Amino acid sequence: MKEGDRLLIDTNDDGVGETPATLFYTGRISASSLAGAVNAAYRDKNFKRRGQQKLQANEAVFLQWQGRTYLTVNDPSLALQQIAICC
Ligand SMILES: [Ca+2]
Ligand SMILES: [Ca+2]
Repeated sequence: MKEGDRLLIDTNDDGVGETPATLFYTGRISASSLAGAVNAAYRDKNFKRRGQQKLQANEAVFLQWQGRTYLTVNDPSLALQQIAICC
């Protein structure tokens, strides 16, 4: 992606975009795979707060893994359905 590009988040596949209720940033995640990094972000969406804050439905989180930034959105109807996009 480059500056000015747009991203349509269409979690129910009807052609109309949905806006996540809240966007978080987890910071840099150490994991052996992107799936592991995304799972870690879902377990703890907020690195500034102690303990683990699970990503809820209709929330999104930016994470960094192996030098790249990803955005993942939790589906509003199916918990833990994941979309990851390299930015
Ligand atoms: Ca939609
Ligand atoms: Ca936390």
